[in-house]
Amino acid sequence: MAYFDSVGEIKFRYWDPEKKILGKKMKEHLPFAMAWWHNLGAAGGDMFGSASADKSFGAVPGTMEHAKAKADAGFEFMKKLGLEYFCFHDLDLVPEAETLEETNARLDEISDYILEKMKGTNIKCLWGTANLFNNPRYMNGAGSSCSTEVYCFAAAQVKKALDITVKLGGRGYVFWGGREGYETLLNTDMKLEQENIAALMKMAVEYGRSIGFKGDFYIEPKPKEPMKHQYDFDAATAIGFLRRYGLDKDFKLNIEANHATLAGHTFNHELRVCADNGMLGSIDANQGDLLLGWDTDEFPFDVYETTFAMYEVLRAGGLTGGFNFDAKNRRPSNTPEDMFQAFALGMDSFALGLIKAAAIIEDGRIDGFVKNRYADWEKGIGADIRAGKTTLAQLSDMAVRLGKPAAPPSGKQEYLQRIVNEILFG
Ligand code: XUL
Ligand code: CO
Repeated sequence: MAYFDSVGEIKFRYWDPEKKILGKKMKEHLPFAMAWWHNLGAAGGDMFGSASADKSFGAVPGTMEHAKAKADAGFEFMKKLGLEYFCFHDLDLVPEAETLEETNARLDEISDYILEKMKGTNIKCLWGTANLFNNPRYMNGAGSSCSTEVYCFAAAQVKKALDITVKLGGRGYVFWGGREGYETLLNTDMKLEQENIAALMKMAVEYGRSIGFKGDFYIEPKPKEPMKHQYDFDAATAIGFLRRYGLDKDFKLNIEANHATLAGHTFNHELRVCADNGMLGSIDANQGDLLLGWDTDEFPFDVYETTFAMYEVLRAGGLTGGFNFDAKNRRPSNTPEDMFQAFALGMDSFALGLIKAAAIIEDGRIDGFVKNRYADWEKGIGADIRAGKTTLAQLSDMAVRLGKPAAPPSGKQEYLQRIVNEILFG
């Protein structure tokens, strides 16, 4: 059965998968993925109203028939758009059953079904993850729970989600710390909770490697929502955590644009922090609304943002993961056609961002300006400081000898912004 016959051909303006940019195909720069949860699951419900879109795909929600209908619709959708990847949580694929055994049996069944659908296509799994935030058992957290029994359930879900990710050939495995945080320090042992999260991740790495998972584990930082304070606040915090617990060899980061802005950072700042630390893994490609303080998960539209993001990605030499549209249609955009318009918007916005970022690099004025700005550090005292050859006393003597430093050069921000506009708009 075809679900999207009513939707006409989708024409892209900038996305041209085979087109070469800086010597690499666009589709290699931009491995786009469909998020199972939003695209096949989210139907527009919010805390003030029920679903506005029909995502039943001809079956009764909560059944395995529906799980399979979602897979059918998902593959039809990806083929129609030329998407080559998908991402999933365990419980996006099947409805949770009364017992763990039954949920796991359902996951075996649906992963067989999906594997069959993948055959003969170029559709692959970008990453998998476990939903450790929806069930009320996780109200105090999963890896950070005060209950050892809940912790075991979290471990069981991670184990099974890893099994399914490996079975589907996933490139990565994500930990987004849904409820790994706290509401009040009055009831929280923050140190113990973080040590336990790290222990769960360590066991996940050991298990994953034992079943042949060769990809990267990812932490997806987010500062708040659903918890008031989440431990993986931002990229710098998550990297510090990974290093502290010896997880940095197996983990990289999955940076979500909307999470970056919730943390009070720009998207490109978070990407730069990862790249500078050799930990840029994957991207959840969406955008927030700067007037709203929550995670709106909009499809990317802001071409300044996609350009600056792609500038970081190109400078870093690309991602080991891909670009997952962790994004949903606005509630009133509730038709199947809207689902395609949303992805076309996101894909074109990133394709244009890629073209413009490559143009900024080829233009060379901005990179040249930055290089020149720090030229002092390549010679004389600058080179000595960089090489660790100086003492504080030597530098103090030098300052005394100089009397006063040369006038510091202009930062030329407005000049640089004019270059960006010139490249973006001609
Ligand atoms: C929530 C979020 C998640 C993760 C996967 O804000 O981004 O969907 O991407 O658990
Ligand atoms: Co996300």
